[in-house]
Amino acid sequence: MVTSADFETKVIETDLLILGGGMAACGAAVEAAHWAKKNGVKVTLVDKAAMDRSGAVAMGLSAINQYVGLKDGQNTLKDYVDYVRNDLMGIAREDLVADIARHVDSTVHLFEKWGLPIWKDEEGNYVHEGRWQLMINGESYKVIVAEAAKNALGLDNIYERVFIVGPILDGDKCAGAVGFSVRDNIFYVFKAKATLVAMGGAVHVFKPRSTGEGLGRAWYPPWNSGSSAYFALKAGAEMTCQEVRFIPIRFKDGYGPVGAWFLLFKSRATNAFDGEYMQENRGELEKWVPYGKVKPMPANLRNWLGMMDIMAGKGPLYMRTEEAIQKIAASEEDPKQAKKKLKELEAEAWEDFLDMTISQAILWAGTNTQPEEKSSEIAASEPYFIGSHSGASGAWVSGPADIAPKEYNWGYSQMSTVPGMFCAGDASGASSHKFSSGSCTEGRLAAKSAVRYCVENPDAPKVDDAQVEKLRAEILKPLDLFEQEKGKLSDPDINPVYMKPKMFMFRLQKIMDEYAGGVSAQFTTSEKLLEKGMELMDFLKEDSVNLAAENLHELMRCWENVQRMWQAEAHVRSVRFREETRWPGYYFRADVPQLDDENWKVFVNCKCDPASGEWEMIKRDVLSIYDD
Ligand code: SFD
Ligand code: AMP
Repeated sequence: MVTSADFETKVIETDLLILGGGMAACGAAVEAAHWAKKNGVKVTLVDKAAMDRSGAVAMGLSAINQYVGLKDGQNTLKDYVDYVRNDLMGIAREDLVADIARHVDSTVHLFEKWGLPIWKDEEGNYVHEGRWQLMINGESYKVIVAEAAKNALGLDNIYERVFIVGPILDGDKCAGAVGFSVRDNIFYVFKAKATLVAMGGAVHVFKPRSTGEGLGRAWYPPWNSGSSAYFALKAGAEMTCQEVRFIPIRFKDGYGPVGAWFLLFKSRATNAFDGEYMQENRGELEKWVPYGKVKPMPANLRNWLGMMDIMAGKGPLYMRTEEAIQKIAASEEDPKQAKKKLKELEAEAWEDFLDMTISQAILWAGTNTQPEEKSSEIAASEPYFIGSHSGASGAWVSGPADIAPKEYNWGYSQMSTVPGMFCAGDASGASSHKFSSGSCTEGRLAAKSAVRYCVENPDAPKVDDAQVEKLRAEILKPLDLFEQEKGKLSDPDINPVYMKPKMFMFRLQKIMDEYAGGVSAQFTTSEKLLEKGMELMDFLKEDSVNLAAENLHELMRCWENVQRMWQAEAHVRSVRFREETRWPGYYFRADVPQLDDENWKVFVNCKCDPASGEWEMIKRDVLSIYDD
């Protein structure tokens, strides 16, 4: 039994507070440590888990998806900016994308210096998976990057297994964060001059495909629950691209990645009748011009062409692994070499999954799948919020002074519209395709800027004790509610007064799935559906104050789900506001089924007033940093 009375309150005062311990936060830690030493700034990092294996890179990765090769003249900055803008159907903050792209190669070189094995060819050059992607032996990727971050900051400045719930404010400024330990009965108050939000994106907002015995299995890591979006919204920050969810096509049920198959192995993806949907459905692309004609085809359109076949009854879809492997092996003229190549390819195929999605390898083993003999099913997964991949949701942040249009720059780069609050990785929006390396780079950029903010704004924040007490009572309430009411029925999981977090999550997921275009609705929604979904979400919000927790773990689950609900609301409001369909394959607005560049080639931004709770929807211009 644990109640709020058992909790000690610990106040930590620091200058720069880094929230999260993932790719962006680790990059931030390394960079901040450097500038902090020069400027006498104290840096503190808080992660809900153990940094060694926290966040999206927990299991490792098999590729570094952003490497520009600027110095070698492989690509120009503009090449990358064009790629990202096109992939996002014309909607991207070019200044942010370019800022990350001009620094990302140096981050990759740091990874290598820290010990990450990057594949090399016989001449010693990096082995590319595709134009921007490098192959790695990445099982220990996160451990290596976390080690560098820990060495830079020192363990005394790192709090692991502390779950951050929300911000504390000093007027309109961010003054730090509150949260609790998930191991000990401690309520934490972190007071800071600058706060860098890097707590990833969100999963399990929508009902996942994996239910019942597979519940919890998803592509995106289950422990990223929308903490960044909640934190930023609660601080009153303007958010962007909240409608731009990401739906990856993945090996079905195990969520194995497809990148290596498409780009490295040059595999075909076909429907059940051997039809190559990306070729056969090409005519559809005319409807989505100019973006339907760009190369490579935007990720959402690749999804869409596959979905068309599913809706036409031509499913399942397959990755033709057997064909791709046999074709590469057969390109060796010498039969002995061909046999050797086949073995090599088999090993690479398994390693691709063992490096980053172990469950897919287990599923292959469990279904007697030999990739060199048998195709594997692929499918669109449920929607996720991951601004660092091919989605774009996150906070609206200031761009770099030297290249950002003046409308996009308000002093400190990577600072949100809330003074003192910086964002990076999945937490910052409209700068997609940063992936692991770009997120780490953006963390570095944000940390440098935030240290400068601390130096130029040296006054300690003023934090009202009443605000902290109110937050403490609110955050710990689920424990007290459980203790008071648990005896009402014989089963403590079911109660007329309270709701357990798992039930709450199911309710949220059902609303999102059925009304906001989840898997069951074939990713389709409309104004009327969204309106009804919002009505149901309002009831859910009302009930959220009656969440109950039996222990610390459930207390975390309660707040994770409240955070998901806020992410969900921002999404529904934004999908509703944008009266067009821009990203078929991510979601389809059946009532406005076309692209409308004339009215909607804009960013959809939103914010929620921390005092009144009123939401505001905002259109912002898409401005280019290039003249042509
Ligand atoms: O190919 C709290 N990504 C890939 N990137 C690549 O470069 N190569 C790949 O091979 C990639 N693949 C991939 C990728 C993602 C996923 C989920 C899979 C496969 C299965 C993308 C990158 O992983 C991604 O872009 C970055 O990791 C984003 O970095 P960041 O820092 O924004 O998020 P994070 O690393 O998940 O870290 C989040 C941290 O926040 C903590 N946290 N801490 C305190 N309080 C709270 N309330 C918190 N909530 C969360 C987390 O513990 C974590 O430390 S491929 O398939 O696409
Ligand atoms: P994924 O495994 O799907 O996350 O892909 C890894 C990387 O390859 C990302 O940068 C994707 O955008 C890219 N990618 C995946 N499939 C394709 C494809 N068919 N064409 C072009 N790029 C792709």
